[in-house]
Amino acid sequence: MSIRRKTRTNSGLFLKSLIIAFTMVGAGVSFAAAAAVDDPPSLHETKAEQDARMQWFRDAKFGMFIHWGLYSQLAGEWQGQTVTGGAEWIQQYLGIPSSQYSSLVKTWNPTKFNAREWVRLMKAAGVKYICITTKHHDGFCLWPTKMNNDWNIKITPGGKDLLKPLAAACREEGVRFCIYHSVMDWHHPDWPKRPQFNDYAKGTPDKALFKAYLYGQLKELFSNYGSIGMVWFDGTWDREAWTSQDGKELEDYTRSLQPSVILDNRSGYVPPQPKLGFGVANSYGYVFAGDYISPEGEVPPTGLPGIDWETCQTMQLPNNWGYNRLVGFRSFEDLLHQLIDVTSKGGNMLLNIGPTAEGEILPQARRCLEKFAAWMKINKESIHGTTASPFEVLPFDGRCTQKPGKLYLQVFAWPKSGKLLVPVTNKVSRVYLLSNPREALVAVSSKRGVELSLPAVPPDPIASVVVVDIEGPAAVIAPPAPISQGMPVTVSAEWQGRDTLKKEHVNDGKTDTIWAGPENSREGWAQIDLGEERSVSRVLVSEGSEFKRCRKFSVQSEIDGQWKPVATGTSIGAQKQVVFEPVKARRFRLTVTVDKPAGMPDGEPVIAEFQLFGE
Ligand code: FHN
Repeated sequence: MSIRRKTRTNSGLFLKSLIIAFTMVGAGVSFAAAAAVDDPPSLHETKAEQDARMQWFRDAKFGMFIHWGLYSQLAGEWQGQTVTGGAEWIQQYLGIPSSQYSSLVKTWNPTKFNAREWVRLMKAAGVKYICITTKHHDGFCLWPTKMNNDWNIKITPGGKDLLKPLAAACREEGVRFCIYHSVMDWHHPDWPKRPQFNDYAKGTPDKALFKAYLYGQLKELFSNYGSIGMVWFDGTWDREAWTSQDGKELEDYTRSLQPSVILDNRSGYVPPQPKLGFGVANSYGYVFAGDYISPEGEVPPTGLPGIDWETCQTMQLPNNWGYNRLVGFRSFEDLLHQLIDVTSKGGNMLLNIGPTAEGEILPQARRCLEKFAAWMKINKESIHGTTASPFEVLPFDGRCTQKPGKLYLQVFAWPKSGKLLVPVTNKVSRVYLLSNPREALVAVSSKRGVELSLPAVPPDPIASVVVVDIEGPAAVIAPPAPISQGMPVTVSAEWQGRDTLKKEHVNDGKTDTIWAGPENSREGWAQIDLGEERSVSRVLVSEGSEFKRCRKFSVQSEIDGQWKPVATGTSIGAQKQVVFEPVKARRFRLTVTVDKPAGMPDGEPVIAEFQLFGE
């Protein structure tokens, strides 16, 4: 039975929606008389008040996303058909009629769900906030909402509220309870863009009724589950279904329920002067509404100074937020490096887990969290409560975070030389490993910075943390200029007749000029001749701000007429720095391979910058 038919035939529910609608008008949230879009949401707070409200989020650095719902039972497969990405979208991807998808309510019974165990496992991993899907796009509610009587946890065999125990466990363990709430609702008959597969809904969607339903559910969530740290709104990208005005009203209403709540930037509200000039690409396309930016699986290459942001990332490849039994997991190494990278750039990481329908954390996910716990046990001080690195770039393969008077160097590739250069002019009072704080390391200052002497063996195979106690704020020595700028370039080939894509753009120092290979060449290289042998220990590569075509790249040096590998990687995007043990050579080559099937457009390799740096 659809919600709408219930509402139409069940006057009680219909009346309830009208009561809610009038209640909200009384609460100052009306549908017709709202102020013009260009009034900012009711954020009547000073900068100091906003900073105070955001502080727990800025200090937290590490949150856990949980995507859990009816789709978790399908785990990427339905009647022999499979999806490899976005398992939580399976109803949409496979066009499963609502009349069939709804049979899932009869079988969902998470008998193995233990909220306290979940929260303790996540807390030990260094997670400071947990954000669970209260309702994803399929509209199914994980709590016994009174706003419908046929599409929520109450009618499943287990019948138990899944949010209540999690909220309670979060409170008991000192972890912030946060909620994900999809505005888009494929099940509700009044969602303005009703999907084809919703074979329940009849008549014309009534947006006012939908908003009354949405607001009524938010009222329930903010009234019955204690303090809500943050709301991760989602599913507001369809401008016909959900306007900027709808987003503004949603922000205003949500803040009215708990003014301390933090909102992501996906309410649908589009400020007249977007605070970011990002092109429309994934969540970068969401102009800066709410309180923070929510890049998905991406890390802003140089951070977003002065802006709060959080990269969300799945454990399961490539982008399965809901559990998918058919695909693998990202490595702990990649996820730890991403957490450190995000933190060093001033952001948060929201790492996603998709529990099984029974309520279990998959073994691979559990092992990953246990590895995070082991690393955090020694190194959490270099993550929680830190601020972004003071360095634009580092002369070693690693990252940096800081607290007043302390630099935390997370070293990924332990230097074979046993030496680590920290480009600051500060007086250094002490240097030590977080794994062995009692033993001071030797530090020698020079005009290039402070050179640390490290033990031969790194304390951690993935990321070892060296602490440098400095006097005063970090006084950074500017990184050296590239030794390759303007030097002679040769390329595998040029796109004939396209002066805007010529090889000289490769090292002209500008990322808005590019070289591209011939049409659809899909792989190509650019080679720089330094004129004489030079020692190089770092490269900067860039596809520019508009391109993310690279699937893999390699940097080689020519030694005795042979091309030797220096560094490799996968994506490049706006900017990527690669640091390596110093290599002495005259010529260096960057080869880029594009991730496009033959014959598809955009199959040309693009290089905006390829620059080489000495020690
Ligand atoms: O469509 C959703 C998706 O299922 C998932 O919830 C992600 C999480 O960031 N958000 C949307 C895609 O951007």
